[in-house]
Amino acid sequence: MSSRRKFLQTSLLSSITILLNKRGFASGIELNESVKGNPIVISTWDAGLDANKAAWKVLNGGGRALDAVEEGVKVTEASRSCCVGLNANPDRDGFVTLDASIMDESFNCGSVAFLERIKHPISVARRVMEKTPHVMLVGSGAQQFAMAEGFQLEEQKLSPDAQDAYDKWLKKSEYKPVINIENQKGHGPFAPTQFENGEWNHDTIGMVAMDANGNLSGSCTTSGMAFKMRGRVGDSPIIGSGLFVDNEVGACTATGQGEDVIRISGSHTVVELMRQGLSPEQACKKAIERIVRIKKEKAKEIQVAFIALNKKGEVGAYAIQKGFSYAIRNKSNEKLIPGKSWFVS
Ligand code: SD4
Repeated sequence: MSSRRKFLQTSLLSSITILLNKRGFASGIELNESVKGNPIVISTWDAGLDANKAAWKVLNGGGRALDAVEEGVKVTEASRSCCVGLNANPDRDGFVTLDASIMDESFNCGSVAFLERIKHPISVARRVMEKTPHVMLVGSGAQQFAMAEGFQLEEQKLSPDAQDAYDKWLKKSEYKPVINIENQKGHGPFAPTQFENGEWNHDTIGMVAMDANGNLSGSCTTSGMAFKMRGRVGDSPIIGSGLFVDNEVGACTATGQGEDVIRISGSHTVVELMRQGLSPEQACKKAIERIVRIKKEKAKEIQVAFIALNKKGEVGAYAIQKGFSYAIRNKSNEKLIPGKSWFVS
């Protein structure tokens, strides 16, 4: 094709795109000019407060949302008192296995699942996204890739808290999920893990952010259920379930019983509901309602929560059970917000 013909075709295509964008056909929710230069980050549970601090450093310095959501959840992965990274509770065979996913503003995404002995699965997920033609690597293949990328193989050893929890669990070895609501302090899968200071925390962090350019990204990282079956993978590394980002519309991440998030492609569902005009909270509530309807009387026994951020910089969340909270950080706020829930008692 002559270069002039190619030039004319390209110009015509760009004009059509500009026209469509102006008329609002090509994009979902229009970028509100006021959100530009007003970055924001939200993340799940109370550990989100510390994670948001690291993300905010990136966002406030004019950095990319993608860098912010990686830096943010790395804090939680490395935390000695939290239960997301290698200090987390093991599977029922005594091994810590980690899942993580990351997604940027251009539908680029990467994830790892069933990954052992690597401190920062979120960074391996990002390398999968950036350095391979794939979206997901699992198990020994993911570990091999991580090592080839220069990640250190850590010692295979449980943290003292995890060893203690595992020893207690082994006494009964009961395979019975316990929902991770704040007021239920069990030792089964999904049981909250005890902080050194007596606080309770959870085994997942999901984070979504918008940077000063109005671009969205998200991350999610977890040790999954405590004392899970070996090889069990939840929603967190599944793009569309534990995490989804559509830069024209919004971003969502999930926590709680992964099997039930996967069943409805949770995070993707929330983003699609926002595309139809629902606010982040309304969209999260609709997705929760769908799970509650599917689970019928069993809904009382599980916890799932979604947090979402739309292109206007609005945030929202919804959970099945009470006790869920999420952390927000922007220019004017740094706080924990109690999530509304389907069941109130
Ligand atoms: C999973 N969604 O592996 C995760 C667990 C979780 O707080 O969120 N726990 O199913």
